Amino acid sequence: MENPEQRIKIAVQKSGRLTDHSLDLLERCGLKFTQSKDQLFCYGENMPVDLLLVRDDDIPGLVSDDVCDLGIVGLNVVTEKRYALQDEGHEALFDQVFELDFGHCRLSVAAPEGTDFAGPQSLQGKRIATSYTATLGNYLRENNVTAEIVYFSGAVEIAPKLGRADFICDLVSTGSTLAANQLCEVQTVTQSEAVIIQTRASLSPSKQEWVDKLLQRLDGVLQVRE
Ligand code: PRT
Ligand code: ZN
Repeated sequence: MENPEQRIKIAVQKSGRLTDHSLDLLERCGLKFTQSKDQLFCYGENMPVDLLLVRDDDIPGLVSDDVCDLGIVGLNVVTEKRYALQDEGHEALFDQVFELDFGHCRLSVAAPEGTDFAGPQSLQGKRIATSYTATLGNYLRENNVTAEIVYFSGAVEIAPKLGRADFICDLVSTGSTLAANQLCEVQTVTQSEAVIIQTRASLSPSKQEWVDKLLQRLDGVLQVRE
């Protein structure tokens, strides 16, 4: 019988903006899979590859801890995990392999319309609401700015109206969420798109062979799209 340990595990977002694109990309690589009843797992029928369907925030950790061999996730989430681990004195044990050309967005600082802003120094001494505390903390350090970071797990854009923050730092794609909340984008912190990450743990030769094969196919699919 086939050893389940020898199957490649890929962490994919369970339900969200990246899910359809991620599954579509893997199908284009020739992978055929069936979803389990609890919908947490996809079994690869024609390759020794299984998908774990999880929250996107868990993906870098699953790959770093070698629970999964590969993961498809936004660069914003990967970067946040890297900085969070770094702040704790740890190193992320995964490498970014490819950018996947979907899920494009940017992490930006925004302020209530009419707020004066003349560059990062305008954030000095201010309160900034975000879910991306480690990335923002690093950005402020790089710009020699001291500001208070207020953690919001979601609905960051309401923080200024609640009197909880002067600025927010959140993901933006079309900008319509900011506009609907009378907020104005003042500074891009970083650009993002979906990426594939790979564990740094060493794989058995047969597993490595399949990972290489899969990444090669992925590269082919991405080239065709360009
Ligand atoms: O449940 P789970 O934790 O897995 O999902 P999630 O709710 O954390 O993530 P999800 O599905 O919303 O987003 C997954 C990934 O998609 C993000 O990590 C980004 O890499 C990418 N992405 C691309 C975006 C956006 N565009 C985006 N616009 N993620 C979120 N947004 C949100 C943003 O936070 C803001 O609330 O959309 C709003 C702004 O959009 P616009 O178009 O109004 O500017
Ligand atoms: Zn999430």
